[in-house]
Amino acid sequence: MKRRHFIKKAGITGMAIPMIPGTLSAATFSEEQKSFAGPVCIATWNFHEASKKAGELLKTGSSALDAVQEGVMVEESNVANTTVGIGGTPDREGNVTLDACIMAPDGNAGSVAYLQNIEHPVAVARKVMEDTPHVMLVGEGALNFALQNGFEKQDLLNDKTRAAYKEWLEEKKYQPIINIENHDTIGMVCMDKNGDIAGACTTSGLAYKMQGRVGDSPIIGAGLFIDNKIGGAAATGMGEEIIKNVCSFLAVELMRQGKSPKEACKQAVERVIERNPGYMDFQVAVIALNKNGETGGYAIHDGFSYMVNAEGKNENVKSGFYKG
Ligand code: SD4
Repeated sequence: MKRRHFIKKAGITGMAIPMIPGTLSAATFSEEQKSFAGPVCIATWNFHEASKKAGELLKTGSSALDAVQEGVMVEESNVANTTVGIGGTPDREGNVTLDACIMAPDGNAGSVAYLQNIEHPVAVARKVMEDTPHVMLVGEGALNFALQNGFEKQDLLNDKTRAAYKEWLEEKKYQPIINIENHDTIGMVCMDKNGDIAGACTTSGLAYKMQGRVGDSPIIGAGLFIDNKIGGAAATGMGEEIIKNVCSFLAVELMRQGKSPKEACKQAVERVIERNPGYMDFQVAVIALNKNGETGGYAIHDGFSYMVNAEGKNENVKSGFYKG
C-alpha cells in the first residue's frame, strides 16, 4: 500500500494519530496501518549491525523496547567502538565512565550515569526503569544496583584504549574535535509492529572528559525523548550543548506541532546554533522518527549519517547539515 493511500485509508493527516484521551500506552494502529507503518528503526551514525539486530527483532515481533535495548547493546559490546561500552575511551583519570538511558512507549524511563565497570549500562537503565521507583541512578549507587542485579564487574579498558590514554597523558590536552575523536555514541529509536515507539542511548561520553562529567546521553529530553503519540528523537555530539537546548525533547515537540522529522531535527539543531555563536567548534546532530514511520536527521556540520532499518532494508543515510 502506498503511503498516501495508507494515510487516507487510516483517516489521518500528518501526525494527527487518533488517541484515546488520557492513555499513555498508545498502540493505536489498525491492522492495515500496522502492515504499512512499522516496524522502523533509526540509529545515530553508521552502526549497521546495531540497526540490523533491532530490525530483525522487530520483524519477528519483538517490542520496540526490547529492540532498542538489544540494538544498542551490540555497540556496547563492540570493542572497536571507542565511544560506547567496553572499549570506551576513559576520562582524564583513566576511568571508563558510562552514561545510558532507555524510554518506553508508556512514557516510563530509566537512566544511569557515571557508571563504571559494567559492559551494558543500557540494561542497567532498563532495570532502574522497571524495578525501582526512580528514573536515574549514578556512580557508585548505579554500580551497586547493577551488581545486586547480577551484572558482572569487568575492566572496560583494553590494550588499545590504555595505550591511547597513555599517549594522551603526555600532553593532557582537552580539546574536543568535531566529528572525529570518537564521536560514536549510539542513540536509537524504534517503532514496532503495534506502532509503539521506544528509544535508548548509550555512550562513554567525551574522550578524556573531566572526572565526574555527565553528558546528554542519560538525560531524558536531552540525549533521548519519546512520546508515543508523536514519535521519538535522539541526539549525539557535544553533550553540553544538547543538554542546554534539550534537543531531543525539542525535536519531538516540533513534530507535535506538525513538523516532519527532518524539519524538526533541523530546527532543533538551528536552536543550538542560534544560542551559541561558537557552533563552528562543536558538532550536534539529532535524528527523529514520527508515528507515521517517517524519519529524518540533521547536524551542524557535514560528516554525520544515521541508520534507517525499514521495509527489509538496512541503510546508512547521509544527514543534512548547516555548515560544511
Ligand atoms: C556526550 N553526546 O557525552 C555524547 C558524546 C557523543 O558521539 O555523542 N559522542 O556528550
